Amino acid sequence: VPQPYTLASLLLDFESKKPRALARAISVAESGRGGELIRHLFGRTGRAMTIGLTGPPGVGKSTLSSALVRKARSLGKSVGVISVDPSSPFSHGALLGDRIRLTEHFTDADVFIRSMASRGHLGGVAGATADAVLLMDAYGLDVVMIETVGVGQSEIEIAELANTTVVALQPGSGDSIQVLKAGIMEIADIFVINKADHPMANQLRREIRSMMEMLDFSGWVPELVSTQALSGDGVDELWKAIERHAAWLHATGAIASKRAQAFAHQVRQLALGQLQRKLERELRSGVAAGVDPYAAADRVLTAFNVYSDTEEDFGTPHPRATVKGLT
Ligand SMILES: Nc1nc2c(ncn2[C@@H]2O[C@H](COP(=O)(O)OP(=O)(O)OP(=O)(O)O)[C@@H](O)[C@H]2O)c(=O)[nH]1
Ligand SMILES: [Mg+2]
Repeated sequence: VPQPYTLASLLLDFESKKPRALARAISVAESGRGGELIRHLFGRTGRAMTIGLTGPPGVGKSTLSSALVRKARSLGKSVGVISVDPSSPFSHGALLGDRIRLTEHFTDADVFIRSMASRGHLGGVAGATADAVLLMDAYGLDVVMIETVGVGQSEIEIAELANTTVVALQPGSGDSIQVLKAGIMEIADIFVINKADHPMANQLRREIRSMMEMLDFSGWVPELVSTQALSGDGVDELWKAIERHAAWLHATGAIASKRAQAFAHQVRQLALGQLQRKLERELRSGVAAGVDPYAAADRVLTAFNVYSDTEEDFGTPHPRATVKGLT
């Protein structure tokens, strides 16, 4: 049960870098009451190196996180790890696994580990996660890692909150086909083939390589790294690849559009959350009763002070990679 606090005292504790203040701030954000905090702290964000780590269940994300934390700590960097399981908000199985995988870092004051659940936040677990990243960044953690399970849409969104997105793949699981299907090619800055000790690891590596040869990338070409997260093999290479990507973002100025993209994403989540609540209220109020669905939608929109506009052209998104020989 959270103790009573005032915004001012929480901010004071946050500024004097009391880890409990960070924990409390994230809890406040998670419950959907983080607006004031973020308003005060947003100006201090943008310094952390943010890394999104996604991939199918059991691929070794938490083991990799733990290994990357070790690496970052060896370089003297403070680290935050956020574990998200958007696919099963009510089961904490995966989060429990993360806890076990990350135990060695629990007593390290410069490592802050947090699991996210979707509670009262307008933007759901993605919204709460976005707030947690901002808070860890504002708190002054050097590195913020976000681990999300799966390869579905919401996971992709969460991974994209970070400046560098690492996609972990599982040998012998048909992951290379999943990569194409789920549009992962579009979001991966770095592919990690974990469990490189697996007999199918080299085949997966070849498949991903030949898949990349079929594409023309504009800008950054995803790197491919093999790791054995348990033994730590390849983790130095992975860290170097992450640093290369971060350096590339800064050198080319691409960092600005990355940040703008994450910002727009969060704004969209918040605005959509508000609209959805309003919409549900309108529907319950009976404003839409007794007419056809189009008329009802118009009435709801009129109540919002917006009007339906089906003619609007939202533009076509710019693809990051195109298939060679097409177009
Ligand atoms: N053989 C082998 N096993 C590994 C390697 N890395 C991780 N594992 C094992 O794979 C299992 C899953 O690892 P986790 O790190 O929990 O995987 P995860 O992706 O975080 O799993 P979820 O969070 O449940 O999706 C554990 O038993 C690890 O010990 C590796 O490089 N080789
Ligand atoms: Mg995990």
